[in-house]
Amino acid sequence: KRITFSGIQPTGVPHLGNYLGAITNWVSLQNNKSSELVLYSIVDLHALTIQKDAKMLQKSKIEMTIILMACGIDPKKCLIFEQSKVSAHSELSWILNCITPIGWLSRMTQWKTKFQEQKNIRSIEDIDISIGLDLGLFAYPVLQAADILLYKSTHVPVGDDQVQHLELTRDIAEKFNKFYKKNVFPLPQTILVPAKRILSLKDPSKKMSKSSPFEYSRINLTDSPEEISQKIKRATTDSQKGILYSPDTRPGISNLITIYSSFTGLTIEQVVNKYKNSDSKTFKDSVTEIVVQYLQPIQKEIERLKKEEGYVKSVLEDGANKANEIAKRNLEEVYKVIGLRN
Ligand code: AQP
Repeated sequence: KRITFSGIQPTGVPHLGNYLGAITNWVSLQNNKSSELVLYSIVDLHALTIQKDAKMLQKSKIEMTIILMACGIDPKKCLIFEQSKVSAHSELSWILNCITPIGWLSRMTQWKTKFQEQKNIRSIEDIDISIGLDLGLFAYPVLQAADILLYKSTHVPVGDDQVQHLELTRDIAEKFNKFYKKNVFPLPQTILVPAKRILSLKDPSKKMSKSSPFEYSRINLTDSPEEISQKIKRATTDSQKGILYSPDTRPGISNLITIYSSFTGLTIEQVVNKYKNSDSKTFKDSVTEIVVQYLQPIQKEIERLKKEEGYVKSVLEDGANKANEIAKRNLEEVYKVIGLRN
């Protein structure tokens, strides 16, 4: 039985990283005939670790659903729902908290990067958790494990930044199964796409991120052609001649090559061959052209769906009802296994 689960936080407008690293994969997986169940969640409980503005959260949720649907997520093929509408996520998370050693969580790198950004800390080595690390930000990988395991998911499409959390999920599942001597949870597989990680346009040592305070570091799926052009023009590259793919020595230009290759379907080699003698300005103009062209139909569909808010809300409601049915059943099994509610 193949069950696919993934989530995205309503912390702002999705960017090219979310799109190329996760959403494109979501679209192709919903069409996979061998998948019995496909669930995509707007993980609003996770968003609370970063975004605490109630109005913004409310707005982002609908916006995110509209954008996902405009990108090709089809409610006839999968369930789209808000995480907080299925309370079993929080309940299972608590149960898993009780078997997750703090040491496992301290090894995770995502909360460190996010905390570092929140507090403007220069280097990860300088992190001091006593200066206001919220428990939620530290423990969110356990909630993520609960999201996945709640549906007994077998396949999880995510970007490269989440690979470590998927390993943790498998460790937690294995520990639970062993401790309670019952194979309740399958060990879920990570599904990555070739464009695993899209980097920040401003600082290519970091990933492109919704919550970065620097608007110029990312291209949002709703950006106008002018905004896209300005952002790509200002993207950090180096002063070396020619276009060459070398993520370690030329991360900025290599990131643009990855973006160009992903949107055209050309391989990295084909892109490099095409532009090897060009200067970075010419190449940046071509990247802009491709991105603008690619996003145009998606943006048109976003505009159309914005006028159908009632329908979008009904999609979320239907998704939550169906997700709740499955979640309640599986959670009941977990409660029985651990000796509660018997
Ligand atoms: N830069 C990226 N390249 C490739 N994949 C990415 N993902 C995120 N950034 C990149 C993938 O997008 C999915 C949804 O991400 P998320 O909303 O759950 O949160 P995130 O991973 O923390 O992404 P952001 O954009 O950085 O959000 P904020 O800033 O709100 O935390 C995931 O599958 C992720 O791997």
